[in-house]
Amino acid sequence: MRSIILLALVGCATTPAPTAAPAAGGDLQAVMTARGLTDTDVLAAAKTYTPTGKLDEYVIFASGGQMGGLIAIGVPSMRILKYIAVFEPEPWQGYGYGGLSDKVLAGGDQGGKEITWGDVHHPNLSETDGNYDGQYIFVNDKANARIAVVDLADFQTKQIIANPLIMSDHGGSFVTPNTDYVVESSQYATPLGGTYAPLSEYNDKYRGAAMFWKFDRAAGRIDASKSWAVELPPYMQDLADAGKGPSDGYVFIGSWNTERASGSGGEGKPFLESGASQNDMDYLHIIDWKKGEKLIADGKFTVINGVKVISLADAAKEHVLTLVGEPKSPHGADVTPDGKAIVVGGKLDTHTTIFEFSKIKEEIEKGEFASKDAYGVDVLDFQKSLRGQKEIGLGPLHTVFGDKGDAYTSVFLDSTVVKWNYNDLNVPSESLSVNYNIGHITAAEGDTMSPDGHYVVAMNKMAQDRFQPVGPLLPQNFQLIDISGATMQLLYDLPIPLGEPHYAQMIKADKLKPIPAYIPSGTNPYTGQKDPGAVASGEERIERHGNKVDVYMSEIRSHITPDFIDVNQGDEVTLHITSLEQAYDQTHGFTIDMYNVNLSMEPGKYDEITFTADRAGVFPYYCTEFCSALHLEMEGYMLVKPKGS
Ligand code: CUK
Ligand code: CUA
Repeated sequence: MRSIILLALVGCATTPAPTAAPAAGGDLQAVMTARGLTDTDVLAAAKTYTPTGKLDEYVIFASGGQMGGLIAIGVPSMRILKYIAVFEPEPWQGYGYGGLSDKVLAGGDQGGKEITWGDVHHPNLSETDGNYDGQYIFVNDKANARIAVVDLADFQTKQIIANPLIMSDHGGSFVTPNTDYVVESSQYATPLGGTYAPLSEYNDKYRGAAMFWKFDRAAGRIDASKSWAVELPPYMQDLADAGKGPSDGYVFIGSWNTERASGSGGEGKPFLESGASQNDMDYLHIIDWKKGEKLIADGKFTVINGVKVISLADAAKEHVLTLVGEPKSPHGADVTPDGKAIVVGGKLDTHTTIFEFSKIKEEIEKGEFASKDAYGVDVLDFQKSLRGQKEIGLGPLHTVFGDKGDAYTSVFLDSTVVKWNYNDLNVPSESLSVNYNIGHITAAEGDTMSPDGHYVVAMNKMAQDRFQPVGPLLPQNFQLIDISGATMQLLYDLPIPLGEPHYAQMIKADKLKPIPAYIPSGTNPYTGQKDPGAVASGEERIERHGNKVDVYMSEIRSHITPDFIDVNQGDEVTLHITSLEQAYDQTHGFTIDMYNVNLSMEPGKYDEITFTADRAGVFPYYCTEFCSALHLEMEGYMLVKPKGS
C-alpha cells in the first residue's frame, strides 16, 4: 500500500496531471493522502456530495447562452438535471422536429425570418408577492429580441414572442413582483419597428424601448394585445430590475453610451467602443410603469409596428421616465430584497453605487431636478440620490443578496466575489478569488424579497487550468460557494460545455411541482386539454380524405398502433399520436426514418406531425427511447407508393 502511494506521489511531482493515484480502498485518511486532498477539500466534498437517491435542496435555472435554452442544475450537488430547449430545435425533447412544438418556435420568427437559435441571457422565475412561486420561467434572446415562456409544470417552452419594435434586447426578462409584466428593454439602439435610417441620423431616428409584456397567468401566456412600450433615448439600455416593496411600480434600467457614439461610420468618428466610453457617468433609467399603464389607458400612445408606444416626449413630460447619473460604463442594476435601494456596478469603476429609492421618489415628487438630457428628460442630482458607494475592486458587475443584509458582487477584472453589507457600508468587505473572470452571480432565492443565504454560484467566463483541456474552446465554470459561515468557502467547480450562460436564478426545490405525466391520457401540452385527435386503446385508425391521410396512432410498451401505413407519394399525412402510458418515466420516442421528424412522447402526451410524403419508398418508423425489453420491436412501416405506379 505504502509503495503505491509513494509511486503516486512521485507521479504527481513529475507529470502535470494533478490527480494520478487510484482510490486507496476504504480508509479516508489513505484516500486523502493518495489523492492529495486537504481537510478543506474533504469538508467541501461533504457539503456537496449527494448520495444516490438523495435529492438536492435547490435548483438553478441557468441561461444556456448561445445554446439557446436553459440548464437546470441541482444544488449543492451541481448535478445537471435537464437541458430545456427554448429558442433552438432539440431532438431529444422532440422540440422543433415536426410536432406541435414547431408552432412555438415559429412564434419567434422575426420579420418573416425563421431563427433557430437564441443568445439567452437572463432567466427570471415568476413571482407572487415578490417571491418565486415555481410556476413559470421567462427568458430573453438578446440577439433577436424575443422572450420565451417556459411552464415549470412540464418544463416545456410554451410561447416565444417576438418583439416587433427592437432588434436586440438585454434588460429582460425581468418580472414585476406579481408577474403582471415581463419587462424586456432594448440593448442596441435602432430605428423602432425595424425600419431603416442612416447612422448620420442616429440622434434623431435611433431609439431604445422598454417593453412591458402583460402576462396572463391563468392562460400561462404573454398577452401581446395588453402589452405596451416606452420609447427611450438612443443610449444603450443594459441590465434592468423591477422594484419591489416600496419601489414596486418602478423599473430600473442601466445604460451606457450616453455619448451616443454610433461607430466610425467612415466619417472620422471614434470606434463605437471608445466613443461609448468617454463619459464618467451614464444614466440609470427610472421608469414609473404604473404611470405608464395610465397613459396607455388614457390613449396617450402611438402605434409602431402594432405596439402601443408612449413617446419619449410624453414619457419625459409625465415622468414615466426620469434619469440619474451612474458611473462608469455601468452594467448591473439590482434592487435590494427590501426594495429600498438599487445597486449599480460599473465595468470601469472600482465601486458599487447604491441609490436610495426613497430619495429618488422624493426628488421626483418635489420636482427637484438637476438638469435635462438632450431629449428633455429630467435628470436627478447624483449625490442627492445616493445611499453611498462601496469600494469593491476593479470591474464590479452584478450584485445578489443573502439573508442578513449581505450583498455579493461579481468583480470581472479582479476575478473575485466580494461580500459587503448594503445596510451598513462601513462593514469591511470580504473577497474570494474565483476562476476566472466572473460575469453574473446567483444566490439562493436571491432575487426575492426573502433570500435564503446559504449558497451563491459564481458564473465564470474563463476556465483555463480548471479542467482537462479540450481544445481552444473551453467550457464556462460555475463555482458553488458556501456563504453560510463567517467566511465564504469555495465548494465545487462545474464545467458548462454548451454555451456561455449569463444569468441564472436559484429556487428552493420544494417550490417546484412538476407533473409526472400528462393526465388525462391524450393531453395536448399546449392547450392543457385532451386533444380532439387523441385516441384511447382500440380507437386507432387511418382515415383518408382525397390526398389527405389522417393516422390516429398510439404508443404503449412495446407497440406502435397501427404498425403499417400505406400512402401515395404526394399525400399530405398527419399522424395524431397518443401515448397511452401513465407510468412515471415511461417515455417513448417517435421517428420516421429519412423524414427528419422526431417526437418525445412522455406518458399521456398527445402530439401530431403533418408532412407531405414526397419521397417514395419504404420507411421504418420506430420508438427512439429505450423503453422496455422489446423496445427494438416497437416499430412499423410507412409505405409510400411511387406516383403513377
Ligand atoms: S450579462 Cu448579458 S452580457 Cu452581465 Cu447579464 Cu453577460
Ligand atoms: Cu417505446 Cu422504445
